[in-house]
Amino acid sequence: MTKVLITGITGQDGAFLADQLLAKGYDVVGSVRRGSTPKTGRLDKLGVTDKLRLVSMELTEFSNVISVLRAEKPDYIYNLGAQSFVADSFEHPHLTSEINYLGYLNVLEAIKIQGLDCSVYQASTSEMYGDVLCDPQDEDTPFNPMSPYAVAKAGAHFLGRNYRAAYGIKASNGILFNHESELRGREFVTRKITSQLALLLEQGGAAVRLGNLDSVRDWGYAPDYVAGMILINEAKVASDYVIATNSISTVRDFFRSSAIAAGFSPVFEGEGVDERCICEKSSKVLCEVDKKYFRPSDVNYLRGDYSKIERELGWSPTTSLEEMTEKMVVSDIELARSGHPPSF
Ligand code: NAP
Ligand code: G4F
Repeated sequence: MTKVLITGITGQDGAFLADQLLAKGYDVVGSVRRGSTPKTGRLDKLGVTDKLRLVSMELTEFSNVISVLRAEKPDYIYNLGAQSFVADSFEHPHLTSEINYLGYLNVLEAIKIQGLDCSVYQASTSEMYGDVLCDPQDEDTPFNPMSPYAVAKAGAHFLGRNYRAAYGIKASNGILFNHESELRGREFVTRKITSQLALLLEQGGAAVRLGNLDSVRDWGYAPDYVAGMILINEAKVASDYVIATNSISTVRDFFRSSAIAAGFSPVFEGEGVDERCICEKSSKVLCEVDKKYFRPSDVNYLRGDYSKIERELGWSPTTSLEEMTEKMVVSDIELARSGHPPSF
């Protein structure tokens, strides 16, 4: 039976990936790092926890990585484990680099030293384009990273390319643009908006406090993107691929459509840090700008060109931003109504 090892299985993408690989009949092993409470909330939500096996693995601990790979001998590895919050990388640049750069070096070295016959997928990111040098961004666009997170991911990206060229390791990079879902972490801006609007609606919570409302992102739906990851890792030839929608929205527009989906009548007023959003019907303040959420340097614009993966592997997005927003808002309203705080 085909065996797959997923690092970062407890995260958003790891959970959807485990679900899709189990549906293909694969033997799925997920690596987790120890915590004081169980972290299987997303896997539980998808009903897959009992269908896979979890092993303990800390990406930054080389002896741990090499012994897990020696014991498991997977046919495919997906390296999704990361400190994935860009804002946090300014506070913890060293830790972020250890996990996101050295963590992947550990995986590649473990494959190389043991001569493992496997394909490995690295979770590269559109953040590497940073202050973008071309529009839209594709596999040939130069990187211009704007955070310690993006610098570490760019380093890991080039490590994968180097191990492919130097040692013939089947290492692919998926350059994924932002992808969101009902299982997205609540600190990322889309889920922060949908989860806090749901609390405002159902429990009279406070206005959502946000940073850069002008930031533009190319947002897609995580399950669509995870399907693309599988195509990349199972392709005959290892390569680098962009996954995106080629459509864009500002944070402000995402907030407005989420508020409408939740039944509010949002109107923005004011400028800069004085900008806010009011519900025209109820006069409730829905959103305010808070300087605290601005980053020392931000990525202000991203839009991906996914034509390579469409042409070579037949992938294209199937869920529109409107459909995704609706799914996230509906799910967060249900969670807020249930009164039980979810573990994801
Ligand atoms: P996520 O929800 O934050 O999940 C990250 C996962 O990494 C969690 O399972 C986390 O485990 C694990 N992890 C963190 N530090 C680790 C360590 N030292 N050793 C082992 N595992 C560790 O992220 P995601 O949205 O699913 O993203 C998956 C990957 O794609 C990440 O590498 C991210 O950087 C990359 N990416 C994401 C996007 C996006 O828009 N979502 C776009 C491009 C690239 P715990 O549960 O213990 O915290
Ligand atoms: O949702 P975000 O935190 O995502 P960001 O920084 O783009 O990173 C995500 O996508 C990357 C792919 O490009 C991944 F590699 C990475 O792991 C992660 O999944 O922020 C999106 C934008 C930023 O410009 C941010 O400044 O929204 C802006 N923003 C405005 N107010 C905010 C807020 N972001 C957050 N998290 N919280 C705010 O209150």
